[in-house]
Amino acid sequence: MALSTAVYFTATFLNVGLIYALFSGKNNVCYDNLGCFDTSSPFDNAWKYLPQSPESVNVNFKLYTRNDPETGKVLNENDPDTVTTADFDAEKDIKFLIHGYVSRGNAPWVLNMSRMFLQKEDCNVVAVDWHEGAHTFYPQAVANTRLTAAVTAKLIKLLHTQFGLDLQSVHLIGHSLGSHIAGYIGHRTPGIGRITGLDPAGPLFEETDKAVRLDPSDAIFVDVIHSDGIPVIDLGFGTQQELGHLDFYPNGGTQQPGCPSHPYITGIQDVFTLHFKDVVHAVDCSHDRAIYLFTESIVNPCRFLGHPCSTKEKFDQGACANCGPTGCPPMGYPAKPNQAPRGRYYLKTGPQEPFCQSV
Ligand SMILES: [Ca+2]
Repeated sequence: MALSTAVYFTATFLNVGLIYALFSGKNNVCYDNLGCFDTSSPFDNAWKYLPQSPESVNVNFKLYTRNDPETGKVLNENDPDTVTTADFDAEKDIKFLIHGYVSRGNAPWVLNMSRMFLQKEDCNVVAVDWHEGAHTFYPQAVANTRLTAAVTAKLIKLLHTQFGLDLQSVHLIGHSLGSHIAGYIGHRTPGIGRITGLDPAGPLFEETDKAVRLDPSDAIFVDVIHSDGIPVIDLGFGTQQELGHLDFYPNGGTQQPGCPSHPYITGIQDVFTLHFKDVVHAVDCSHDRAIYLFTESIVNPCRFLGHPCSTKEKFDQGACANCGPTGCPPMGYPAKPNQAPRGRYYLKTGPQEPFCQSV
């Protein structure tokens, strides 16, 4: 997230979105070759916002490979020639990196994670850029995730049907709103191998129908890292709710070590007395930590072993030290399907890189 996060968020929840919701009567929209979207249940989570047009959201894709790890080549879901002239190799695995609210496809974390993947293995990495749809009021951005997913699913379909890509070799990695985009892509594209949710967005998604949010039915294997799962009223952007086959809660999944404490607001006067930059840093730091933990797990041989446990409190009390007969599954890239029973896994990390403390 960027510095402007809190501004968008505050404006959204206090006035603009509410006015729109009250006075907008339109409840569906259709776009050529992408389908129709409506705001009836369960998609009433984004108030009455519908996805903006493909031209407005302007989803773009860039392919990075070992032959072209820095500049990348543009892929167009409507133009097979862009795939032919790029370095795409259908025989290799493919990772899609999907940013979240008020971020973009060339954000430093996206480029860095791409480099780590290409350092680790010879694969295709695609950065999904929907920044024009993500820099708007929050419920509008939430609605735009559906359109972004439709466009991205179209590219995957092109790679599958015309270039022979095996859907099981597809791994979608999304941060915040990007996690739910990955869920929608998976829902549209049965058979996708893996989705990793990096602190999936909580506001307007927590406790919604599984069609609206990331859930285990969206891919063969869905793993999730929760790093900021506290209620939005306390300025948390993640979720405590389990969304995958394996859900990891580093440091309890809320306040991350090395991050400033969340500014708990007890009254409207506190909004004006808290230092703005401090608030934004405190909010973003834990929310973004899931990205850095996952990135480290790609190349660091140290394993973030998750302990099965029902609550943070029990884990902190040492009641969950036993890994059980299946062993403790590693959080992050080394996580594998059927490695451990579905559920909540807790672990501790350090406050700075390298974060891993397990062996
Ligand atoms: Ca879903």
